[in-house]
Amino acid sequence: MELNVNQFKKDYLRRLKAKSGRPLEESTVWDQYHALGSLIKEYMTDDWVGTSIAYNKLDTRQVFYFSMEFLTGKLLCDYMHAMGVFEVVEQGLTDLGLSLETISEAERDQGLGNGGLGRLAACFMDSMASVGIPGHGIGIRFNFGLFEQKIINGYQVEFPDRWLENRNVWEVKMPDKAVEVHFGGSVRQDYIGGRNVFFLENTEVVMAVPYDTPIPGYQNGIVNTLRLYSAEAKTPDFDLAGFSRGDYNRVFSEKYAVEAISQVLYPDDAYENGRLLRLKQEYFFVSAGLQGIMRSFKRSGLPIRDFHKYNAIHINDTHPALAIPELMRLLMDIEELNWEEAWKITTQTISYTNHTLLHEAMEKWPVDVMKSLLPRIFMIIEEIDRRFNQITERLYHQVDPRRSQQMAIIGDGQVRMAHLCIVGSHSVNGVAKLHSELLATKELKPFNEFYAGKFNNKTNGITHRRWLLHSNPRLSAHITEAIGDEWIKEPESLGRLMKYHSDPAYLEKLMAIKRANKVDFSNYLHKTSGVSIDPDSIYDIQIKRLHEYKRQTLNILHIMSMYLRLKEDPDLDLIPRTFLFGAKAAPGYQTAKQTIKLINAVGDLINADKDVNEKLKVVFVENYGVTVAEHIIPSADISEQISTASKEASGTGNMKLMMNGAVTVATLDGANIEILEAVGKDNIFLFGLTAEEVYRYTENHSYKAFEIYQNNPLLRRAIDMMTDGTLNVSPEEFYLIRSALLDHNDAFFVLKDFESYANIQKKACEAYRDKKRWSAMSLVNIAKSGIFSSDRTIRDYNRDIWKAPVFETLKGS
Ligand code: 26Q
Repeated sequence: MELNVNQFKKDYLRRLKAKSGRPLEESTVWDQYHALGSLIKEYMTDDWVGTSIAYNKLDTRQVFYFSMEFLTGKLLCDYMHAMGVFEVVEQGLTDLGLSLETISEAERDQGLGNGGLGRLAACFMDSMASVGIPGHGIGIRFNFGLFEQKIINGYQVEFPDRWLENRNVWEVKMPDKAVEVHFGGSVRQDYIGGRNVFFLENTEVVMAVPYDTPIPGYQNGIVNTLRLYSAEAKTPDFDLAGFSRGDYNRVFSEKYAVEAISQVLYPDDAYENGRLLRLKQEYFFVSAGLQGIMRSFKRSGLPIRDFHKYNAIHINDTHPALAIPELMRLLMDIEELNWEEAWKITTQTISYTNHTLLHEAMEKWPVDVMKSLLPRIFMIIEEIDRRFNQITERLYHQVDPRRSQQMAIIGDGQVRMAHLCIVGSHSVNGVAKLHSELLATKELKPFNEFYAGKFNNKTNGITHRRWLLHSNPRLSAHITEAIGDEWIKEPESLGRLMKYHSDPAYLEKLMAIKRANKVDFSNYLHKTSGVSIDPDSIYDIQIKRLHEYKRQTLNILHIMSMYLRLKEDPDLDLIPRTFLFGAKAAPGYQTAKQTIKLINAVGDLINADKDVNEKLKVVFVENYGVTVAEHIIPSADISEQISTASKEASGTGNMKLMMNGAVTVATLDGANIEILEAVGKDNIFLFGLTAEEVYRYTENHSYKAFEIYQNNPLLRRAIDMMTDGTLNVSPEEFYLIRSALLDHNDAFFVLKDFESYANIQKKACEAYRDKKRWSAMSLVNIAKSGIFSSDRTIRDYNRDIWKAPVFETLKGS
């Protein structure tokens, strides 16, 4: 948009006074933030309204991305960049004696997600709008996002994330678009006019009230919508009788129970066994979202039989799987289509992404729970299952009589959500090449054989606008200076940086920028936690959820072994290294919580020990999340991507770090393999078992962790350090970690990979010594990161799956 500094200052001062009732001099930072947010939102309004009018007028196919999680982080600066007003606003605020940085700190992170899957959804929102695809997000407006983490005495302690306490400037409540969602009750069946008709009776009714947030594309006039539903009791006086009897307690406890549905995000980033409230959440937003889509489709006057031609519905993992039976219900029970018609529309509308290979993380719900909470939905699932079984039985009963049972949607008293998604959609994709291949050839092999062509790969991506342009302004300017700013819209043109591969001046400046970013981060860390780190040390970074398969344990054991070596030989020639960890553990995941304590205990020991603390430092960064990541990533030298091969579906932090010039220490897992293909083996540090080897060891039970423990003295001493009193804790403190490694035969091959990890770490250190070599490696990583932009990912999804139109701009349409 066109905006000059003077106009902005005038608008802003007026807005600040109106919103806060105070003049500039007396305003608080929060007043200043709130006024700025409301003004920026207003600047966006014409394009926002214009976009939805244009989509309706153009009768275009639209994409709806259903996700339980949207981990958006802060939005203010994102919006200003997208609208092209960042510099003007920054200047205007400076003129007024204010600081954009300070103001933007007042914004709360929108932390409505656990990790990778939720952040992916947020990156996709940005890329859909920027690429020009009519695509919207549908989810839940949780009152509390992922818990806030404090480290107290080395332990993780969880606190509620009250992100809405000072209200959310970006959202717009849409009460007229509220819909009813029904739970429980019973199904009555009638035969009317020659067909079976189903009525739900005696249900519990919940109002789903949408709150819309604008999602602007990058300087293209397009503003899509993220629609999050909040649960409300039907009316405040929904039980008038009880109310007039003075039965307030009951009335309010019912209201409380209903509104619990959108209170809090479940903090597990792997499937945790069947909580009823979680299932309610899943049905709640899916039903509301579909009713909303149905309502606007019907308003368009187009025939219901064409529903799938105008609507593409994508489900982010199995969490929104009930979209399949719910769409069937709406098409049959409300729109009066027959099963075959409804099934064709449903399967052609829905597509599904799988994000995991861990068998135990596949979502399942007990039949009796599903049946009593959602009786009509369960009937439909049963019928989908019955029809599917009929086909697979006919096909396989002679060759492999068990196969039909294996593939069933309902089995062992449970509904298998992944099977429902595969059967009820037209596309099933994994999130990196290796992951998609393992899905098709191992985990979901029978389905891939049955549905040739349904399975495909869509390698994840990240929005390079947030993760490079906004969070690393120095590097962005350095890139633009060399190759122009086309990369902002066409990230693969970052490849042009390759011509600076051996340009000493360019590379030197690159290293100077890294150094400046390291100073920035050390200042940020000092300000937020009081910890000092040395910008001249290597920043070695592992930031991601805490999980055994991600192997933070491998990293910390290696650090412990370095400590032991240094204690023996203080003159060991090591480049000073700062190991940074950021990770939240699921509150009930005890092994993960012990790992946090272990990292902190090792940090306490090392950081206080004068013999080693010139060369080693270990820091656990509290409350890792989107905003913290934006501070850390530009400063990273080494990116730790060390999951057990075959376990990490893709990873996306690996892409963010690479894009900011970090060099990866990696196993051949997830998207690391594609990073290797992009940068070549000289620009990445590979180690460890391959996926195939991991499968083989697991199948033939030939791995003996204890033997490695016995035969590798250094590793053995590192493991024993957990219990021998070196750390200032009781010997039982880390028993779950120790016993997972030694008593349960190390399911994630930490011991097996230890030696090759230690070797590659040495090589990384040697490479870093050679400044020229290192800066060239860093440059290659940046230059080759364009394919990991979510713009590329979204274009792939749209080309192969959604097939929506792509708009350059909507200005003037
Ligand atoms: C399900 C049911 C009940 C409770 C919790 C859950 C649940 C919640 C979140 C299950 C899984 C998740 C999140 C999974 C996730 O983030 N997976 C990651 O997705 C990324 C994006 O594709 C990948 O890059 C990562 O490899 C994958 O681990």
